[in-house]
Amino acid sequence: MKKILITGAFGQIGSELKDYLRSIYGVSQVISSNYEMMVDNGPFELIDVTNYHQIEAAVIKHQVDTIIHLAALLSAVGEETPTLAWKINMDGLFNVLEVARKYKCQVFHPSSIGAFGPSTTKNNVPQVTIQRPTTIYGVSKVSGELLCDYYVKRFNVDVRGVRFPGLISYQMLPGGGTTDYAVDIFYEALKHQSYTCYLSEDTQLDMMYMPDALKAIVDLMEAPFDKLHHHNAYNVSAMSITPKELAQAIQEILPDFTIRYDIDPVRQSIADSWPNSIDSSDAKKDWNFEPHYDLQAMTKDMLEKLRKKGIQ
Ligand code: AKB
Repeated sequence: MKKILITGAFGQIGSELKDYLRSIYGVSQVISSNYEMMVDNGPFELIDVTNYHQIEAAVIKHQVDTIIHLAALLSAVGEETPTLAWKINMDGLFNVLEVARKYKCQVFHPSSIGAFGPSTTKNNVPQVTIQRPTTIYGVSKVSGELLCDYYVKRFNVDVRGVRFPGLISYQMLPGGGTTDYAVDIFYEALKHQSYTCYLSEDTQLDMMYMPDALKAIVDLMEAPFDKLHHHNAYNVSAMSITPKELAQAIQEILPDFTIRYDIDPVRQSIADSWPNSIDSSDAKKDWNFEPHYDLQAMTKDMLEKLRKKGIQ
């Protein structure tokens, strides 16, 4: 990666990834972009990913050779606006891949545990398996995985990606996902010593702490092409946890913290359609994926970092 364009650079992943990449490759080498004007500490372009010409203009202007395509609608908000979710998630990806084909860029595109559905096995889901998701987000993620594979095979575009689990981070709140509770809970624990969770106490889902997710993106993008057996959509996870287990980990540090449950049927049914846990062994074999944060280490770090940010 030399000259990197990030779409959706001000979302939960992008906000941290742009600074992480700038610390590795240099500030001027990483161009952030967003559909609305933003103030940034490096080069910035106004890009609506549904507009091919805006992506192409930025790639030409900055001589971009890598596109990290993060602009997307997440699972819960996708169910509120399926047409918009399809347009942003699919038209956006198609435009990015077309620009990448024309200008020979490497591409990173995240898929998700949302690309699995109720007919996928529940535990330790293998890399290659049944994928029949029941959300528009999941349908767009599976279609995206296939489209990326098509561009690798048909046009030799170097497209890479992972299936991210729920991501937990302290810098930026996630927006509109089913796994958002795992971030919200920390803010409420510090501010009010209690949290009302919209998923049931035993809803088991994969999660990962943001520093591990950022490192995974760079490690995958820097891996030798011929070592990759899948290219895009590698399963990656660091922990498989329930709200009850996360609450218990917080209680070990904040003993007065309490959790109650008020189930949101939409997000609960999305979560119930996803696996309990996925198997990351292909990512480990092919590009040495190795997360550092387990539940306890992540919980400790989250609470420390949020306190430093003045959340209390
Ligand atoms: C969501 O909940 O929609 C995302 C995801 C798991 O892809 N965090």
